[in-house]
Amino acid sequence: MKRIKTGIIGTGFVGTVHIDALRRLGFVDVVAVAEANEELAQKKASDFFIPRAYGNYQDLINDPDVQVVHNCTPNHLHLEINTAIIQAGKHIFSEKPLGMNRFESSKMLELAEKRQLVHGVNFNYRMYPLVQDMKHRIQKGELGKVNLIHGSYLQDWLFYETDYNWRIEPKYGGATRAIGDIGSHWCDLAQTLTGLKITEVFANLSTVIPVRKKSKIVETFSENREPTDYEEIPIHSEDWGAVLIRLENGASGVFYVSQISAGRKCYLNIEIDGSNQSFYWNQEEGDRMWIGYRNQPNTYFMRDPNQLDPKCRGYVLAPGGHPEGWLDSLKNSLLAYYRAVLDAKNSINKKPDYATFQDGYDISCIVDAIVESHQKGKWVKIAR
Ligand code: NAI
Ligand code: 4PW
Repeated sequence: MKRIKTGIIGTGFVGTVHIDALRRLGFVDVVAVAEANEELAQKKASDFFIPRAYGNYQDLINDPDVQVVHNCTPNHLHLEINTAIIQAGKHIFSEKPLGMNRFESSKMLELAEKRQLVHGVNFNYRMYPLVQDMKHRIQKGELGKVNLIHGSYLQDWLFYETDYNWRIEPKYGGATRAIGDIGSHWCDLAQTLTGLKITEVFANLSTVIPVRKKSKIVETFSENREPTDYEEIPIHSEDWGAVLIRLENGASGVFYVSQISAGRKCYLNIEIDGSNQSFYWNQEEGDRMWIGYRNQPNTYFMRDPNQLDPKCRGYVLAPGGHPEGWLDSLKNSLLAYYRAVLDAKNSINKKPDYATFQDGYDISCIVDAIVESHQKGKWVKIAR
């Protein structure tokens, strides 16, 4: 099989997971990394045995050896860096969110489509094997008509007033935090599983911790959080958000997100109630799904490769709730994306399993509508 040479821009929390996941594919070589400065780039290249290090992302993009570029930098840099990658004619795998809002996302979608590139956005949770299996079961009609959809995504990594991250500041994270950062995953999951678009939202967002103590030393998610001195920062981005939704088939739903729920590490969960059955899945027990019946005992469907829908047999399984589980959802995203890169000529207009820039744009439209609904206190239709 032909090998593909890839470069990673931004090697913090998720950038290093991309490196690990790519190395599990077996046919991708990470040949370069770029960081905010030369020193950091050299350190990361040395730590991960990567041949080339660049202190400037444009130099990585210009590296003739690099065929695919991953953008794993903070949200505010996605438009600038993704545009540079696309203009250089390189296939692109961008971290979510695609842009800080739907206008930025729309620009990148249009550019990538015009250049006929293979473009992916890392809404990786749709690539858990059992999520893919649920999707195929729904497509086959096992659930029946989608009547209700509900769930949440709860975490506690911003639980303390001293917990801080660039995501908290709108100039780096965007107009919304908990909704944009993790609610976006729930929305992608809901649309992926049901095959239905969210058409209208009604939102209430809340900043539960109105002042946080930001260390003068530590800034990113990936660094040590025990600094010695703080400055007090007034916070305007939300810790919590609740959203009523309507789907294009007339079904109703609700989801909420929190980054301050003690004990919840990555509790992304969703239940879809259909006219035949109900399905429930949660990422902290990602290796099983619950099937609810009206007239027979409810059951659990375990992660048995032989029971999975044939279409998702190629994706790896990992024990639910295990860090590898999250890593394998990323690996499956990348597996599906790189198969498309290998067959670029025939995959440009196909609707793949992984999320493309079209999906990234669509989610941006939903997130923008949620912010507008909260600000106006009324239902808002999604402007796509
Ligand atoms: P982070 O702060 O841990 O890492 C960001 C890295 O980018 C840092 O190493 C920083 O030095 C580097 N960087 C900043 N400016 C740069 C520049 N001009 N050139 C090159 N590198 C630069 O952030 P984290 O948590 O890794 O998030 C990065 C992105 O990944 C965000 O957009 C976030 O939404 C997304 N993400 C997605 C996840 C998923 O499940 N799909 C999981 C975690 C993050
Ligand atoms: O999208 C990411 C999630 O997978 C977020 O940016 C951070 O990492 C917080 O939760 C996970």
